[in-house]
Amino acid sequence: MTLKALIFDVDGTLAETEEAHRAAFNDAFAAAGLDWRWDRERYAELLHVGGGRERLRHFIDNAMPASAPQWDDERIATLHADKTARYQRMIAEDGLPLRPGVLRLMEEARQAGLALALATTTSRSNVDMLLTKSFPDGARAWFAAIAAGEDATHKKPAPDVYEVVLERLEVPARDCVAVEDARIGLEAAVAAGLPTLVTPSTYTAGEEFDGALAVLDNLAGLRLDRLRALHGAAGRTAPAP
Ligand code: XBP
Repeated sequence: MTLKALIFDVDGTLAETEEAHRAAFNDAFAAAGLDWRWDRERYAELLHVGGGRERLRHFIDNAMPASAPQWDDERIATLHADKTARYQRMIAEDGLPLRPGVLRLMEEARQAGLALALATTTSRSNVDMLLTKSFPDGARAWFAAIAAGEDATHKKPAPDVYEVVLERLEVPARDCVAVEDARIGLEAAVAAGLPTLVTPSTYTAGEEFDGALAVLDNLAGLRLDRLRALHGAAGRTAPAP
């Protein structure tokens, strides 16, 4: 097995986006006249549900079951669309820095001829906004494959989005490394057969990451030769397919 591609999760892995997502949810609630407010503690729990619409559904069903019948999928989608617009305005206006080492590792991987890909439960337009605002010009072309929320029937921790990206990449899972920040993302990637490195984000730092190739604070010190060594070592201990 040879390392041929790196597949990055987006939210929390490329950048600390979740505070912007949380603020956008809260602003959308206020604009809709709802007295809901997600503080950091509640949002940390809600992050165990992948995908914004699914997160809203989970919150309504569990925190306010009496009003759940008033919230059909269409109404949730409308509220979520407003949240998405607000999130994108925040990124467009304020920008958001990439996490340490992300760009450097991507550049080293590209120079070495590895393919890059993105696999996320957030929507494609949010990914495009981050690529435009937080990456150098033209970075969209760096990615041989991108799979987003719209591409997956089931959100993380289901493996769907990773399976889609692997199909688009046309590289076997064993020849890739996924980079994730969260337990549900690790579960999704591992279920798709991917050796997975974890760089916990501010919201996921306390989670368990059993089954990860390695857990690093961030990607700042990670050189490609070290990543190749981790990947190779995982291959030697993996059960035969
Ligand atoms: C993280 C998520 C996302 C965002 C919200 O995605 O769970 O759902 O919190 O995104 P990932 P939307 O780590 O896979 O990038 O509201 O746009 O769904």
